[in-house]
Amino acid sequence: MKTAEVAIIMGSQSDLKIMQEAAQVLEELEIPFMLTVISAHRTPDRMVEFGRSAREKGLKVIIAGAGGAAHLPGMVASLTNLPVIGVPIKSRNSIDGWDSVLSILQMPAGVPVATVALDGARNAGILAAQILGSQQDAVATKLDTFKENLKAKVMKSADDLEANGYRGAGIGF
Ligand code: RP5
Repeated sequence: MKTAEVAIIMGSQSDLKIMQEAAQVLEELEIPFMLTVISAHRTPDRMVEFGRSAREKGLKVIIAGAGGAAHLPGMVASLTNLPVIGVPIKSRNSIDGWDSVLSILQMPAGVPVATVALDGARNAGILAAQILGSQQDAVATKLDTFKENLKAKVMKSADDLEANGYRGAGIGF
């Protein structure tokens, strides 16, 4: 088994339904990752141990998701110099999701967390790949193909819509 280059961590098992989207895209891009639950509030010692040992374990990027009083991404960022991507999650203890966004986004100067959209775990996976791709040509090439496929899907939907129209009305140009 290859050494994980990306860690996907989350505050609770209940975050997995969102965070699995980061795992899926890393699988698509064939990037080795590890995935686990670490709670900043319920298992603080485990969080400290993880953050302090992340680099020596061979990890290169950390994706951390949490909801409500979402302290995990920021606290892990305080424990390592690896890039940390934060995923705010609209969880059962969120008011409306803004609480999670602001908890992760509004970091003090010196301790950045690259925060993606609410529930934006797929983009967190893609951003982690792009960070790796800045140093690894093989990953950059996979990302080129990935983005070409995105473009092809949009162009196909545009072609279909223009050919068939909206409720029969042509709207192509
Ligand atoms: C946060 O509290 C977790 O990240 C999760 O989003 C939220 C709710 O956790 P559970 O009560 O479902 O374990 O710390």
